[in-house]
Amino acid sequence: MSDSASRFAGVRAFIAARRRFLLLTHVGPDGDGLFSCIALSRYLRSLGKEATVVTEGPCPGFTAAFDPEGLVRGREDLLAVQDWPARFDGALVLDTGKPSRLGRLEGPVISSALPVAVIDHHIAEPDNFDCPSAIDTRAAAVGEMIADYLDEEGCAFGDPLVVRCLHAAMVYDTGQFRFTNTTAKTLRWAARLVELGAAPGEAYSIFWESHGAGSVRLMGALMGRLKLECGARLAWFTLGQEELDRSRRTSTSPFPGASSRSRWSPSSRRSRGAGCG
Ligand SMILES: [Mn+2]
Repeated sequence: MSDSASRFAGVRAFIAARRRFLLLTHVGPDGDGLFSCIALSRYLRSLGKEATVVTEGPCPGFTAAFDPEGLVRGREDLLAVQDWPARFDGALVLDTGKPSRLGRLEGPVISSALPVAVIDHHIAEPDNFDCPSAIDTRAAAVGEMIADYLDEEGCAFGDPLVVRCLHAAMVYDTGQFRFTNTTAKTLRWAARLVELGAAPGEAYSIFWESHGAGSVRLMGALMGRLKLECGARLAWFTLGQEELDRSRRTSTSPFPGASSRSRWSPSSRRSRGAGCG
């Protein structure tokens, strides 16, 4: 406890001292960063605090399946930078520690002078934010760190969305627990989250089995023109922006936009735990 408690000590004090949070993740937001933000937001709200997740660009289509409330907002929604110091008490940056990885949000964050805290599992570098930081390169995902943090805080994980998001974040960054970053601890968290109600196949299905016809046809076209060189040790193809845009326009994906809802439905769900917070 003392080792892991010290890992979050700075972030814990940062959160305790503030009420209104802006949650940010890196450019090209992924399943770990986004769903860690959503899980932490729901937890902060359960404490009576305010939490707003903002991304600098479009989110992946799968976001909607884990964001029924529309917690994740686009940068354009909150572009009135001069309002940020009035609207927020601090920014929590997840899944990166670098200002430059915030893309077009870097400028607004810096100019707002909002206090920042970082929760990340990438190696800290000299150009990281100089701020309270919980950085654990042993964690398979930031979702695993958020699970640890909430656990230390006494969260009962009774919010089904928190449970689903944390499980999805770990599934995303471990490729459904196949990548070398997967540890026994990650698997223990996966088991616990399934006991708490996460469906083992939900996130995998949404991330990697829910591509629309346009995406499948594009993949077929790309594989059809695959070139092999260097004794078949090098495989390559080209893809133009226009072709990519066309495939997106003709996609019949169940997640064509952030407002759509998941078609994935679990065949059975386990009972939920007690309330969070
Ligand atoms: Mn990550």
